[in-house]
Amino acid sequence: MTSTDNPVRLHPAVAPNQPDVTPALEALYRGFESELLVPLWTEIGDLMPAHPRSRAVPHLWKWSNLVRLAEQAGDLVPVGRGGERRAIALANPGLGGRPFATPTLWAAIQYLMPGEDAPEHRHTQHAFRFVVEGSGVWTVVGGDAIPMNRGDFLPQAGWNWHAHHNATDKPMAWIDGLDIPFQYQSEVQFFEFGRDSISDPERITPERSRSERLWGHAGLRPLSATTLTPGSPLLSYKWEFTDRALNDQLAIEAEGFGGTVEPGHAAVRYTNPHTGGDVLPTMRTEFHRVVRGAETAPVKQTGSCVYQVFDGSGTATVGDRSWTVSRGDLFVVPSWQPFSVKSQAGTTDSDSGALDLFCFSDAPIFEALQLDHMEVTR
Ligand code: GTQ
Ligand code: FE2
Repeated sequence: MTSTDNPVRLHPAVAPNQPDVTPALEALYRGFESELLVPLWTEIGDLMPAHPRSRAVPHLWKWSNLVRLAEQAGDLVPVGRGGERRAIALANPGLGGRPFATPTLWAAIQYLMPGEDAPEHRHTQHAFRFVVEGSGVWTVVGGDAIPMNRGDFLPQAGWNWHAHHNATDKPMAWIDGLDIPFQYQSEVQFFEFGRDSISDPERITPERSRSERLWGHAGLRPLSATTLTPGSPLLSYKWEFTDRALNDQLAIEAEGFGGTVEPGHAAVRYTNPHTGGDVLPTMRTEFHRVVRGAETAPVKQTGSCVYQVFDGSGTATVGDRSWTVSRGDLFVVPSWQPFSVKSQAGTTDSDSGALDLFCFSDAPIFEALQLDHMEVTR
């Protein structure tokens, strides 16, 4: 083998004080290679940068395109055992075509036709559903049927049996968030098939799930609950409560008593009513409302997140990218890239006048490992 077949990789720009390339040095590098060894000094700039340099890039997916393709999949691709779900994932252009929105997070549009069932299964991956439009699907988690309506957030911690069924005569789309990429890269995931279809007593369509009746009363913990399970025992956070919490924050701000995170910016985090912590072990979920004309301070954080516009329109800026965004659009914020939004009227606007944003991140992972860092760049 000659040295042109096997060019010596030296990075003088990131590794100063390198010796001259001599036949002896080239032989040393070939020795490393044949013993599957790599020296630190040629890699250090890539392995240990001064700050996070994400391979994931800022990217925007328009909701109209996602829905159009999901509808086509509804006509062409059945849902059933094996493929499990008619879910179509965002693939970050920086992550080699893999179905990863970020290095840790999966984000997908899922679509269920009238009368269809998605079969039961369970996996260690933590998951949630968020509904930007439509209704008519019930997700059945551990035998508890939970309705899905616009603005509802439904967490589902890993290893719970779950299936979905569309009980109406209309198709429905929603988004799924999971920690699939994190568990895949870390090689820690398990999966099991359940029953092929939902039993009839479960194919019910209650307005409120058992979990909501037990856990959905703010500040009141049922004393029957003695064991702490992974993830939130509350399986739906209904839109009515989220909306009211945000409106109340803005009203308190208008009365001169604070209440918001910054002027014109109300925000809530979905929390586990049993612990007060995040709803899922690996994912944090929040809802932000930015009033028309207001702008958020640019923030950089370690870890990545995905946003979905729930209502309103405006401009989202992530690193060196900036987009006009409106209802349903999804975009990613890679690690340590500054993020801000400005709430503005769109061209075809008939909304409440605020920019409403749902978001999820991998923050609990990095908080647990004390790798969470944040900088407000204004
Ligand atoms: O609905 O159970 O988007 O297992 C990816 C994996 C949805 C689900 C996804 C899943 C599901
Ligand atoms: Fe699943």
